[in-house]
Amino acid sequence: MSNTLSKVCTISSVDWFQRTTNEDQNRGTAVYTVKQVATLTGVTEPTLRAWERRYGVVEPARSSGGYRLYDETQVALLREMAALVSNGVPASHAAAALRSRPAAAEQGPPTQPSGDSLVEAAEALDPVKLHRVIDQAFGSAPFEQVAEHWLPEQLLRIGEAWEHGRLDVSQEHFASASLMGAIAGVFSAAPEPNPASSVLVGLPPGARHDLMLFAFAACLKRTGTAVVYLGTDVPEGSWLAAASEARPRAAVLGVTAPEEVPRAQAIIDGLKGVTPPLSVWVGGSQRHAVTGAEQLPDEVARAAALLHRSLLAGRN
Ligand code: B12
Repeated sequence: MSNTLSKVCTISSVDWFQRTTNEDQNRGTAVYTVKQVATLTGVTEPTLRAWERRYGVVEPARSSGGYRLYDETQVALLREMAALVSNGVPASHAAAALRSRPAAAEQGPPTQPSGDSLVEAAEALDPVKLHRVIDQAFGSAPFEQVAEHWLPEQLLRIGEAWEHGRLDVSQEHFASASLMGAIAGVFSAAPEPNPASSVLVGLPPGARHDLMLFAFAACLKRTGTAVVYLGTDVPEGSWLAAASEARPRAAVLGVTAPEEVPRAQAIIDGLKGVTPPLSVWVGGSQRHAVTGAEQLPDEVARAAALLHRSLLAGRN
């Protein structure tokens, strides 16, 4: 799995953002001021201007008043440039490497390795095969793309194989555990953002389907948002205690089964009374059944980008 970690570290969210700009117009909208970009990237305003002037890594739009405005693609690119420079790569080299990278259109979707599928590897209870399949998929595209395409497709296939008796519970658990490990690698590899404005992410009590929720959390952390990941089966009292302790700006609950709805609703209602106030968001297939929370779309990377933008704009 260490292989996975090194691969995901080298694949950026930039190409993913470029690829999907046309799908979501807001995503390509230049909304960040140079001051906000400095906060998001940890690069000072004069350095940002110098990189633009000297290396042309990004060319921000201008407001009617002539102020620089950056979009998310540009912010992600600058974050990568900052990471390279802080690892000792000269700025001119880092800029050349980023400029010469193939465009998203040339990259293609996440690949399913030839030969084994996840179901086959799980069926064989073969860790080497399983890690190879996962490493190859996670290394084939930015995590945002893997999380929106390959991961849910494979989970559905695992579910079908389980339902039809091809996979036993042990084989499904074997695959799920490795996928959680791979997502954990991506989550840990994302730079640690400023914890002052964190987001709590977790499931209601009794709920254990957190693979897509964790993938969402990893995408959210990769946008530069601090994430406190609570995970599965979190009692209502613990949600409220965590909110008081961490003082997050937002909380995100996953609701994936009908029986979870009343418990999720109780948490949402409870979080409304917490001080300082926080915005409450909900994702997963049963999200429409709860009230009093903002709805996130099914596509986890899109959902993460939406929440990130909303927090940045101070709407929530
Ligand atoms: C892996 C798995 C497990 C693992 C979960 C491991 C983990 N850490 O997540 C374990 C073993 C724990 C498990 C347990 C159970 N499972 Co299960 N599980 C699955 C499996 C194979 C994948 C689940 C998954 O992640 N799906 C994710 C995607 C593929 O589906 P989705 O829920 O529609 O989510 C989409 C969006 O809503 C979004 N999304 C999901 N969450 C969130 C959150 C946010 C914030 C956002 C933005 C988006 C988002 O992502 C997806 C892509 O768009 C499914 C098969 C399936 N068809 O899903 C069964 C499945 C969900 N499980 C099922 C069952 C029955 C169970 C158990 C009751 C089994 C048992 N007898 O113990 C328990 C219940 C546990 C509990 N109390 O929650 C059934 C549910 C049937 C039903 N309709 O109610 C399924 C469908 C299998 C089946 N065909 O029978 N399971």
